[in-house]
Amino acid sequence: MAEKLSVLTITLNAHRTLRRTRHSVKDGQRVESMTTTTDQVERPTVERGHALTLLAEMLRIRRFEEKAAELYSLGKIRGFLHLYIGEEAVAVGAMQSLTKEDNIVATYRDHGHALARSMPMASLMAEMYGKGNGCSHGHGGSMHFFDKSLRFFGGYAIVGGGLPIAVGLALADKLQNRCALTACFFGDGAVAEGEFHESLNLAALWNLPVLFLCENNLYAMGTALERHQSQTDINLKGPAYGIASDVADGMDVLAVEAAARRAAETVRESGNPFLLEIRTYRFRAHSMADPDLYRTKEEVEHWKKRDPIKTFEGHLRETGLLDDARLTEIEATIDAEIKQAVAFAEAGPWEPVGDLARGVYTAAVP
Ligand SMILES: Cc1ncc(C[n+]2csc(CCOP(=O)(O)OP(=O)(O)O)c2C)c(N)n1
Ligand SMILES: [Mg+2]
Repeated sequence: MAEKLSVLTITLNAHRTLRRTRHSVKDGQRVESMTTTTDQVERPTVERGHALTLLAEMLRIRRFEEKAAELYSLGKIRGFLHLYIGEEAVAVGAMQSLTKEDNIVATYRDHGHALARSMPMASLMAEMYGKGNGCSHGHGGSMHFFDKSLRFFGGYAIVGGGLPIAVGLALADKLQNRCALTACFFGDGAVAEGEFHESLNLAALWNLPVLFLCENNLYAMGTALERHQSQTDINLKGPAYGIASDVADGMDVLAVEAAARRAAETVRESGNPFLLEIRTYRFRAHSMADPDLYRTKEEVEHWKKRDPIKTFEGHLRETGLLDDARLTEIEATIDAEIKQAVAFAEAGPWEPVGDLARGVYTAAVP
């Protein structure tokens, strides 16, 4: 997947309407620094190798998810399965702003984050199969990916459950003088949970370096955002707690990367939390068990026109950074990786029954 460095750079322009509101807190005062409505967004300049890496990473997630859906239908993967299709630009873009030292906390829709954090695909596939060679020894399945060595601290099935854990990780770092931030992904549905408010409050009160990343895909299962939030501009909830905030277009990987880099830099410089709302859309149902009856086909089709992979691919072609041969090469690499991951999962051992309670209780308190 590594791409040769190239000095070629491009600036991609896109036409769209996006309200952008930036909030910061200065001398204890809430400052609204920018509120614009624009129909022309200038994408940041991007170097060719980096652009192709972003595209390949998004495609890797898309193809992995398509395979997971197929394997679920075949009964190879059981339990819950929440696909990230349509939201790939969020995990891939945001992950660019993080270092190896940073902590990551995700939700049950965690495949994209795990792949973008370089967790081996084979260990994820085996986990979804419930095999002992999975990243969580087959105990967790799709919703509970975990890799301590990459500081990927879950995968949580409880809506909003990851937020206080992220605050705890950041508090531990602060107490140990570790120079890192904690990135916490969560959905718009989590904003309705008390844990969201408790976590933002404590992170601000204790000056903790948490990058709160809200993946606003407009739905919490079948509940539309406007049916559970009196204030649907989620970024506005940051300043209420004294937290700086911003909003990014989650269908544009470069926009997500740029906003996440700005936000992460603010956290690193200030040591304080930041709330970044990333507006996105899931193309598939909430989970494999959801008949998807709460939104119209027209709405889904409308969003698919802004498919983050197709639009980015189109722009790269237009600017001469991508051709058929390169795309075929990327697809072939991903295809081979998926085949190898499935073989690894198929060959994996089942966890012995005697080990089922392993990891439930700790033997010694550190
Ligand atoms: C505390 C809690 N309440 C309810 C549920 C059931 N539930 C699972 S996913 C979900 C919707 C969450 O939506 P959102 O946070 O927007 O994330 P998305 O699925 O859109 O990525 C709900 C209500 C749960 N898992 N945990
Ligand atoms: Mg949602």
